[in-house]
Amino acid sequence: VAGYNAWLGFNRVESSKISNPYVDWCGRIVAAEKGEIFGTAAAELTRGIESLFGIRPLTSESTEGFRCITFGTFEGGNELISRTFGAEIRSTIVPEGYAIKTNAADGCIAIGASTASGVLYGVFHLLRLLGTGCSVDKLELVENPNNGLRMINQWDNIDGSIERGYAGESIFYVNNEITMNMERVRDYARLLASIGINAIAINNVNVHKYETMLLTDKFLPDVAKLADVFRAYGIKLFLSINFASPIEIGGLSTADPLDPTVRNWWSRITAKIYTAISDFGGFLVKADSENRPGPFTYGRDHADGSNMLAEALQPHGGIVIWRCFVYNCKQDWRDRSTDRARAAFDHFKPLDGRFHDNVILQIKNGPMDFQVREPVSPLFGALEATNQVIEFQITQEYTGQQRHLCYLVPQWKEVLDFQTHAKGGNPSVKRIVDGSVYGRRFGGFAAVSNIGNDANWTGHLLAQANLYGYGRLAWNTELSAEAIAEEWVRLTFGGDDRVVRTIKGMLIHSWSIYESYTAPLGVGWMVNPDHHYGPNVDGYEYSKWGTYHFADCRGVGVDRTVKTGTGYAGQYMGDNAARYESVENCPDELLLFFHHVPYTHVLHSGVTVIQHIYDSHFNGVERAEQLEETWSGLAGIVNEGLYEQVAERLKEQAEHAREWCDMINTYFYRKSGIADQLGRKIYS
Ligand code: BDP
Repeated sequence: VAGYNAWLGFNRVESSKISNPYVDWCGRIVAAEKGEIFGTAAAELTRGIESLFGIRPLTSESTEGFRCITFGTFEGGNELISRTFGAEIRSTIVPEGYAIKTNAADGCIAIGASTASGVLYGVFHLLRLLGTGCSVDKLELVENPNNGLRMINQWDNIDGSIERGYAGESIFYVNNEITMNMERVRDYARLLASIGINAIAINNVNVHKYETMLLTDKFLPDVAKLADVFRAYGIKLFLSINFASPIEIGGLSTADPLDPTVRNWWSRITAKIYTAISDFGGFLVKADSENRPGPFTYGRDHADGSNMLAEALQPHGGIVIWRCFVYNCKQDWRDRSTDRARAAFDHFKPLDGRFHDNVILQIKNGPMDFQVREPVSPLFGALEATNQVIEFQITQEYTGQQRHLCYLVPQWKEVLDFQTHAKGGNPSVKRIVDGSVYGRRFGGFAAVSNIGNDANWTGHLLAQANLYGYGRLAWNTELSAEAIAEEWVRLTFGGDDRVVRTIKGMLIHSWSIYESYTAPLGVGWMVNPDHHYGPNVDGYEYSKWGTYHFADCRGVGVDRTVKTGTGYAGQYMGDNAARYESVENCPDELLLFFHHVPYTHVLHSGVTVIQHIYDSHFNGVERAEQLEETWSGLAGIVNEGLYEQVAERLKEQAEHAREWCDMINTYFYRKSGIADQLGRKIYS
């Protein structure tokens, strides 16, 4: 099926375009080390070469002969590797890193690493080079990942549904059982390893009664089978757990983290998991949030809760990943201290330094919840003595649900490049989360996956670029959104210049297009409650979720200043706090996140807020229509099966963008009574 192989399809290179040396190198693979991941590396290299060039490489252990690709660890006894990589290069490579070098004297392209995983990543790198048509005659490169933890979170439920999933059902669970279809899981593991992912939590963070059973004998043997599949690709398996498990499945009357019987229970169950899965990664926890149980029930805090689990995991080398998405979803906004945006910081900043060193806090990129535009979470930089990872949402819950095109890498780049003003200097978020600024033991990325059992994995074919881009960025935060897009397009659609230029352009502009016809200027949340698809101007305005825009006849936006508002702006450090506090200096795109202003307020762009709303919405519809048109220019040029899938979604997007525009513009016209200066039609 078109799209199933995603970026690992490796389209056949026309023979006229293959230079002889290219194929020469690929005729023979030399590898001697034994072990599962080495086997994976050899199989992937063979498979890639076959589909690119139509030749099946010989594999041998002998280093005799000329022209081959060879891979191995530095200490693994492969002479070609020993000869190619001297001590100086070796010393620069971290455990998951690798070096690739074309060694002309010995007639080989060598991939060397200090671990089997490093070798596998190197093999995928070489395939990427071959697949994007790069010359391999003079390779000399060293790659180390920026982030230690590069994790995927599945929000899959055992009944086969996926929370916020837009690409079919779960590939992990069918009919309340773990799937028997390990082929599909393996193909997912391939995709993930090829972009450097090294950890996966295989169940939803909302762990309900049935999911709690994953820790029991009923499911553990099958969980172990999934762990086997991922292990062959260098990926560690984690489970999301229910904090009240001791009650739900342990028969205890409490889950109090300071109660010795509870602590014992966790130690025992954890030991059992390690008997089944010796390299189990650890637990991912959503506690005291959106009706999930947690330590607050017992008057304990989140350090008490996470440290208890950390102690159970510690003897086995496991870690606890504890989410900071903690807020009270049952209180209307009554006073400034209950601003939902403040919650993560208010809960976790005071606990800095109290977490065990195998606890990692997982912090959403913004303070609310994966809106199309949010400021960066002020926790980044504020936590100095705590391990942390940043959480992104690849699945497009608030960004078009994979019906709309929204390439998210540019958004993530902005977050990562944000200057925190922490530590008296100006470290960017990416240097905080990789652990380097505060010298943390653990750091990295986590993200909610966007895949399901749809034939092309992600529903919208072009949404594959988000999964691809997430992994590439987690590995190397310096890559640009453009470079990642280009790689992905070349690997997926082939190297035709026009195709590459066109699709890359569509991807790069898509976030801004989506933003322009949805909720304006950072205010967020004008979506239908529950499923969150499509416009609903007041859908959340009078509910208890803490997500308001406060539009009335005079103005719109949330006053989060220290002086007159909720004080949220004061959670930032140095210049950031000052910039957001000031209505003059606050960046336009976040104005309504931080300030309540009259509709006639003039933006830095020179237009009023109300006119900006009209302009950006009309303009957004046009640009969405253009996407459809641009794509139609590729008819007959890109693979037909791929073409059709995208054409259908872009059509829906253009129609739906119009609906957004009508609703938002009408709403603000009625509230403000101010007409569009250009007299365009607003359905009032
Ligand atoms: C929100 C989702 C909800 C998740 C929650 C979370 O709407 O389904 O459970 O985040 O991250 O975005 O826990």
